[in-house]
Amino acid sequence: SRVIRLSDYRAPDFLIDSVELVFDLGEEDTRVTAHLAIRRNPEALDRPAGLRLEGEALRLLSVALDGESLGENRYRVSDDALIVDGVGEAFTLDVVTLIRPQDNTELSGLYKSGGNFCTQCEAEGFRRITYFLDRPDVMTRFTTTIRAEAKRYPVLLSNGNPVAGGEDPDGRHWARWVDPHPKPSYLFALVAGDLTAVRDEFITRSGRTVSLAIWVRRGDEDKCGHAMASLKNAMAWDERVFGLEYDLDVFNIVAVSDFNMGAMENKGLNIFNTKYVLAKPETATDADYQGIESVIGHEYFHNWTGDRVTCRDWFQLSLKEGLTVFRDQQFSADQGSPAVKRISDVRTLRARQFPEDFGPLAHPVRPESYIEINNFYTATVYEKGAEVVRMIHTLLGPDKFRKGMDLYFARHDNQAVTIEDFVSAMQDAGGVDLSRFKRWYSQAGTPEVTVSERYHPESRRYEMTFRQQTAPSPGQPVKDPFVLPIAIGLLSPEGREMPIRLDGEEAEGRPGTRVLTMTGMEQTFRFIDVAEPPTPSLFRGFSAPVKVKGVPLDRLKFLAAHDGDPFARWEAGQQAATRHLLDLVHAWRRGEALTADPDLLDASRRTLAGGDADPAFAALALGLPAESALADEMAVVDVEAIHAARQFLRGEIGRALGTELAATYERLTDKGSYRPTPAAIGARALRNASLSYLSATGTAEAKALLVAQAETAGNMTDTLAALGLLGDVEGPERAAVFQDFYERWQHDDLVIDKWFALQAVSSLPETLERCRSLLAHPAFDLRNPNRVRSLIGAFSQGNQLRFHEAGGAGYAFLAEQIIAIDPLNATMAARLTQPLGAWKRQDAARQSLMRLALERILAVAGLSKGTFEMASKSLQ
Ligand code: HT7
Ligand code: ZN
Repeated sequence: SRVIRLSDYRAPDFLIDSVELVFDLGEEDTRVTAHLAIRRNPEALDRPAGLRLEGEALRLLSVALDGESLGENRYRVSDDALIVDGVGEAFTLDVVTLIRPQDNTELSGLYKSGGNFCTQCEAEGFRRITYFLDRPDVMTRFTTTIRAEAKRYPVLLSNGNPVAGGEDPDGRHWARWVDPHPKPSYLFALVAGDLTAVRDEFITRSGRTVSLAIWVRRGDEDKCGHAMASLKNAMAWDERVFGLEYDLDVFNIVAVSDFNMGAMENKGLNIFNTKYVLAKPETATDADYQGIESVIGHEYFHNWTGDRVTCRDWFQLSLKEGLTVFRDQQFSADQGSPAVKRISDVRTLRARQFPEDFGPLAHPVRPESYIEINNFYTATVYEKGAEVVRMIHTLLGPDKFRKGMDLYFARHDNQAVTIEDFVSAMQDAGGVDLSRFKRWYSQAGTPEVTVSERYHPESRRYEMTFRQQTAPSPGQPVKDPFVLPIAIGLLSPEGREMPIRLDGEEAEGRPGTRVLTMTGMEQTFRFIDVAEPPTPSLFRGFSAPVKVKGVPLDRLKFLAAHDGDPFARWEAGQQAATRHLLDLVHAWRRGEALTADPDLLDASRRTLAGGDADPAFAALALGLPAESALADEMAVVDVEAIHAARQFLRGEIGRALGTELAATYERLTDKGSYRPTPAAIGARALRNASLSYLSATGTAEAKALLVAQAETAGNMTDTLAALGLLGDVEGPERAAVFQDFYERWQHDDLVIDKWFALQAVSSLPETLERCRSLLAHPAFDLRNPNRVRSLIGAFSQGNQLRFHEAGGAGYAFLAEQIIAIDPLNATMAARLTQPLGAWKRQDAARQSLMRLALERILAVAGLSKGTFEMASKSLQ
């Protein structure tokens, strides 16, 4: 397989100024006619190359140059290209191809979902529609005409604005769309189908009316309200916070149930996985509502950060993704509680990105090489990329960051640019030197930070020395220091914020958070006028994506009780709980009796008692670190010990706080109708956290409570919370409740996804066997990514106890499924491979079983390049 390298980037030999596409959609063949206006790139005139257009899985019917049909001796066709020699400086090319969307199981290019036609062109899907310069630095004006049978496909959509349409005499009809904005081919989209629209409008701040439509299957209209409200909020937010207005007359969103990712930001025609559009209280959880808000926001925000200013090449993916994740995180934070949102984002980062940095697939936010670009839609590019943008925001402050964004758009509107260009705009607008900061884009790895300190009572001075260290990652044995913004507070022994004044500063110190900038491997900060020995609160708000090591336990407990920064308070509590759980893990391994830390029980009691002030925060503070988070802290993982220790502590908390938990559960019973407001979501979270601890006691009463909630709850959040807990409980109730649930919801795909996932994450010993039998369930379909994620993905990524079962049956199961999916949908198969790469911290027996599973995948003849890349790199 060919390796693509950033260092090999060359500007394109040709540019395509405009393209007129005509689609004749058919049940057998679909004919695509492309009329391209091409000219040599003035930047590449020294290269007298022939024209090479990318194409894949296409049947070429004809080629014409400047209107003259070309004989077969004038061009060459290979598996991946059409090459035309002897072209001039500027010319037109007419290319006619045939494709078969109905057979396209890769879900890349033009394909069918639920009987409708739709597209997915990022990253390299457009070449599966027609021959093209399918690279993001070729920006073209698109005109698209769609022709299809009127009855089957009454709705015909593409990018931009609709300009014409009509009926054909043969029962077919057509529509023409013009997108006035030049764009790369990856942003092209087309939809043809029998869909119905939920409509609204948005008036921009300059007074233009934008028609909004969300297109769904008939019957789903009542599930679009939250998506529409989120869209309008996102449009208003981008105007308010970044001064960015929408730039077309229409904004269409289409929901499809076969989709490889969450959604796609095609210009003016976003295509979404139904999971991120459809919601009503009976079928969607609070997490679903929040996911919809953030993905709707994310795709909408791409209109500027991605569509108007796009990436020069795919190594720059984080230019649009990291920045747009940062923007969607800020948006969601502004819609509810910023602290709760920050905690949940950091949890995601730690659960998904930290393992990447510590594993064989570690790569920088801007990777240097790839075999298959689809493998680089990673948590590192997205979530860590967002953290890097957030650090720039912290270093510059909100006003200068906004100026940097303004400058970025002023300089680069309608261009395909690099991460370097973005950082330069920030640097120039912010008046700061970001040259060393840029290492965050080129160096992989999570820095580990340790701190030592001294307090001098006589001089009232306090010194802190920070050290950072980053482990080697593939291809990067030695790391330069990262620039770290360290948001710090100093707490007095009573927990008050102390004034902060650095040595050499004129002004009096002020209490509260202060950002220090660390640039070296080791750096000392000297504080003056420090009246008492302080307790430092470090990396407030998670100001840099690092691991802080070695904070003493008593200090963590103090911070968990007193820190004024909610993120840092939560973090300290989690760190303290992690330490305790790891002690329990070791005690369990030694066969000793386990005892719960009374301080932790007291802290939980206090959190519960004060829970009404901020129930969402209380629910997070009460939660114990996930099994996977505990595994990340162990040199050699012991999944059984982790599970046993965590279950033990859950049970102890449930028993010790039984009365308070039961009272909280009762008090927070939702009496009104369901609303997805932050307050109501917080109350449900705390109530279900209480239920979780009560259920951990294993009493008959607790079980009855679970069954009752599972069967009678009026919304999916509560139903699923109970069902999830019941999924871990032995006994006949479990099967009956799951069966009832299936019967009730069998016609709702998104709910049935949840039903699969809950069974896949069960800690019960028969889970793997059940997953195997669920593969044969009539509702399961290996071709549908949501189903694959909910069964195979949930088992391998959300159930470490059963996936890592001794003997390797979990690994064998995953390898078999990857091998079965690879010929159907290589992107999905490659993504599923990831958990097998996490073998380094397993014991020797599991290591060799995981490697065996990877080798089994690699032995398959005709394996896709994407799965090859993932499996072969995972073995290193
Ligand atoms: N920019 C979108 C990426 C995407 C994608 C990539 C590969 C294969 C399928 C895909 N569907 C969507 C999503 C986003 O970040 O907004
Ligand atoms: Zn994105």
